[in-house]
Amino acid sequence: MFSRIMVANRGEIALRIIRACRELEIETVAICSKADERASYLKLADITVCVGPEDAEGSYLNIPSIISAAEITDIEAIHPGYGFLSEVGHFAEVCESSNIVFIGPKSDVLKKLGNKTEARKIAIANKIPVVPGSESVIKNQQHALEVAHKIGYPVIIKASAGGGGRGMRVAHNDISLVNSLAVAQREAEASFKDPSVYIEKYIENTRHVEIQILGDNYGNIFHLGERDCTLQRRHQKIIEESPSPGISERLREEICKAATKIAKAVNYTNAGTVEFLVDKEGNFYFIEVNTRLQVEHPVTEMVTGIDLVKQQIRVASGERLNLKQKKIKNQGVSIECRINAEDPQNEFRPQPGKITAYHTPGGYGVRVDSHAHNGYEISPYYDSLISKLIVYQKTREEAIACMKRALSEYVIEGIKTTIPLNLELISHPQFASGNINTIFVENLLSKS
Ligand code: MV4
Repeated sequence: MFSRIMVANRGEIALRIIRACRELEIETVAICSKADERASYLKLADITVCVGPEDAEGSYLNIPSIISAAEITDIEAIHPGYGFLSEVGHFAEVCESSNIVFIGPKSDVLKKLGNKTEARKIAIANKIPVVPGSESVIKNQQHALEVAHKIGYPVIIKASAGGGGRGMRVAHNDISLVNSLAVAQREAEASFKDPSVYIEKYIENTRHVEIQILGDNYGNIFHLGERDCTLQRRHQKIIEESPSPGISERLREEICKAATKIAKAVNYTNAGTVEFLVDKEGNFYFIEVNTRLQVEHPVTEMVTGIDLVKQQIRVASGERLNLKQKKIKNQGVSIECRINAEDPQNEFRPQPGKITAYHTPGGYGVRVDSHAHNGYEISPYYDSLISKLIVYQKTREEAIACMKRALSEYVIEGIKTTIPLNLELISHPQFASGNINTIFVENLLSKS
């Protein structure tokens, strides 16, 4: 096992990783930017190194600065968390060549799966259902039109280097396809320095179901069941839960088997998530692999009893996974609400500023993953996630009741948050029915 690792992230996930390390008796080196220097979660790390200015480009994404801090503090491994450098193949490669263990998949796997067109090809080669679409990157306008005519409208244009819904565009006819293609390619170039896009049939009213995967360095790969992340707004997930209320036991098994097959095909190691779309008829389609620990990982931890962050650290240090697929028994129901410092009444405008009163919910079945506290100052430089409220109960009904109760106990003053929106969503009869789809949130928001 490692004796000292670096946590190359900030906020709630940095705290989540530091907490796991403390339980494993591993020393932590936290990094921070100028904006986070006084954040109190840093006090729980053994050492803190300021790696750059406020902007993420100069600090949390600054590879030379982070690697220098790693060399100076003599750490053995780096946990990248989610976002920032967590899926950057080049960063993992730099770690590997500097004799630092990157706590995540190997750099070649990150690169392979980071290219969503490649990931699609791997799925096809392994007979995993994918959405009908282009077999490769779109070469030109003519090629895009040919693909669209073959699969039929509507189609969706996605960036090869993208993921998580960034830079996606839907087209309903030739004219909008031609326009959207140019826009999507420009956006992809601007966002990912790679203009490559691919095309899929656009499937309406889907559920978004993702499978948690965990692998060690000895070829053992397990799935830890699914999370349902259908409740999103503009590709930002709001509420996640496990198990998915929208799939049968048989379908769940099939999807989990497909996810494991893809992971095995690339010799996947460490934690990962295989994403699928599920339509009303119960057809499922592979969409992409997220090669990192995800924001919503706690719901899987609650229903499996497996601490994903500790497992990530253990497998990275070379330990074997002491698990048996048959013995991973998902039990109960877990729901997570993301609480963002945003104003839902005002186009979700970010709410930087000081928290002037703070009281977290507690009690049976409640978990709060947050670095926030009274007096905490929310910085305008980073994303607005300030807390994840997670509940765990025997049934979905009880989990919903618990979440309602916990959300209504949560006091955050001084800034606006998405707590009221979460309360509205969780209290909605359509959420209780489990029968929600992509347009549920948008409809609800347009009414209020
Ligand atoms: C799609 C889709 C419809 N058709 N792909 C969402 C996450 C990102 N990884 C890909 N996403 C989607 N891909 C095809 N071919 C719709 C979505 C989607 C979505 C799906 C389920 C639930 C909520 C969603 C919100 C936005 C986009």
